[in-house]
Amino acid sequence: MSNSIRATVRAAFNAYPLSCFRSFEERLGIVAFSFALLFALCQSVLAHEFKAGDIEVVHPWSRATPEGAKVAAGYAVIKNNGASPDRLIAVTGEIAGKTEVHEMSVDSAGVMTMRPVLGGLEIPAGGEAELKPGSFHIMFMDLKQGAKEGEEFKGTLTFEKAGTVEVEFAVDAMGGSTGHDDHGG
Ligand SMILES: [Cu+2]
Repeated sequence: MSNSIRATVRAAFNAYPLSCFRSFEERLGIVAFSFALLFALCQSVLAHEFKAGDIEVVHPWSRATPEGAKVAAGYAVIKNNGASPDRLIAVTGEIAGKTEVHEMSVDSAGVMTMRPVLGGLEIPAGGEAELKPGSFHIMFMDLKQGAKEGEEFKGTLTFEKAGTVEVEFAVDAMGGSTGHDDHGG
């Protein structure tokens, strides 16, 4: 390689790749920052959580109710960080006169039915129980007021061992739930 070619290559290497790297790093930084911001927003708006002892209630939510509705459902993921199982034995919601924990199932005729979970819902040690549409859920009954989209209402979840956790149910759009179901948080 002649000296002039070598000099040209070195000059190009010195000038070009370095600036290229710098802008790439800058771009990466901006992308990372955007993701962090998005994550932070997402965490604060959607994935609110409440704790008592070893129990964590992650993102309790409900759906907006149609005018005059007498019932509403509530959902959440309940985590048990302890070494022994616990049980969800009672729930309250400020919009409801009466609240139960229900289990939804399909009978032999293919009819969907729901019934109260007797003796409380078990939250396995080091595990979780998911209250979600089509499965276990909280049933708010004798509604004193409807659940309005974008608002929150207070409630409590009482566990056999961890005691009572005060929570706020975030109200989603009527019939809409996606975006929460797969949120995981
Ligand atoms: Cu129900």
